[in-house]
Amino acid sequence: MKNCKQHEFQIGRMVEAFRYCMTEKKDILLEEYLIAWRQLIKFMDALGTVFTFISSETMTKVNILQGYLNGEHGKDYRTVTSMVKYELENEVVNFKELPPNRVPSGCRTLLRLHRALKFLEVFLYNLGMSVGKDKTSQMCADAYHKTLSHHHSWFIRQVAEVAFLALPPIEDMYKVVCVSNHKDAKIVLLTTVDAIVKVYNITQEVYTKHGMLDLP
Ligand code: 1Q0
Repeated sequence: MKNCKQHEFQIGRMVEAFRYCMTEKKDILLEEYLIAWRQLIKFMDALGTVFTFISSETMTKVNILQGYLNGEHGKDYRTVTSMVKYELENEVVNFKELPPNRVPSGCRTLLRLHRALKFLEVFLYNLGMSVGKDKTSQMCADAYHKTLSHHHSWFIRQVAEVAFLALPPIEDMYKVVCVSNHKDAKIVLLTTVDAIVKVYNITQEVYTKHGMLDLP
C-alpha cells in the first residue's frame, strides 16, 4: 500500500467536500458530494487490486450521477432535493423494477452511495475508537454486517468478505491519512464521522419523505 506522500487520497479534502456539500437549507450539493466519493475511490485504489471491483462499482455510480449533472437537465441535479423533485415529476424513478436498457435514475443511484455512506460512517467510527489490538478486517466486517450487507446479495457479500481480509493493518491505514499515532488518527476519523453523519441524515430525511428508501 502506498503511503500518504505517494498516493493522492486526502482525507482533509474528503471531509471538506462532505462539509461543503451541505447547504443552509439542509440540502446536499451533488457536485461536492461526488468530489468526496472520488476521494474515497482514490483510497480504495491505493489499497490494491482486490479492491478494484469495489472501487469501479463505486465509480460507475459516481459517473451516472455526474452524467446527469453534466447533461441537458443538469440544473435539476444541483441538489438532492431538486433531483428528487425533477425525477419524480418526470417519472424517471421506477419504484417497481429497474427497466432494462436504460440509465438508472439519479435517485436509485444516489441511494446506493447513501447506503454505503452508513457503512463508511460505522467503519471509520470503529477505526477511530479502536484500541491497539483490533484488526482492521474485523472492524470493517463488523461495520459491513451492521449496515450495507443487508442490501447485498449472497454473491456480493462473499466478495466483500474476501476484500476485508486484504485490508492492511491499522498502522498502514493511519499512514494513508497522514497521521502516525492513534490519538491524531482518532481526531481525524471522528471529525470525518461527524461530517458524514450530518450528510447521511439530510439525505435520509429526503428519501424517507418520498418513500424512496427501497428503490430497486
Ligand atoms: C476500504 C474498505 C473497503 C471495504 C468495502 C466494503 C464494501 C463492500 C462491498 C461492495 C461490493 C460492491 C459490489 C457491487 C455492489 C452492488 O450490487 C451494489 C448495489 O448496486 P446495484 O446497482 O447492484 O443495485 N452497490 C453498492 O452497494 C455500492 C457499493 C459501494 C461500496 C463503497 C465502499 C466505500 C468504502 C470506502 C472505504 C474507505 C475507507 C477510508 C478509510 C480512510 C481512513 C483510514
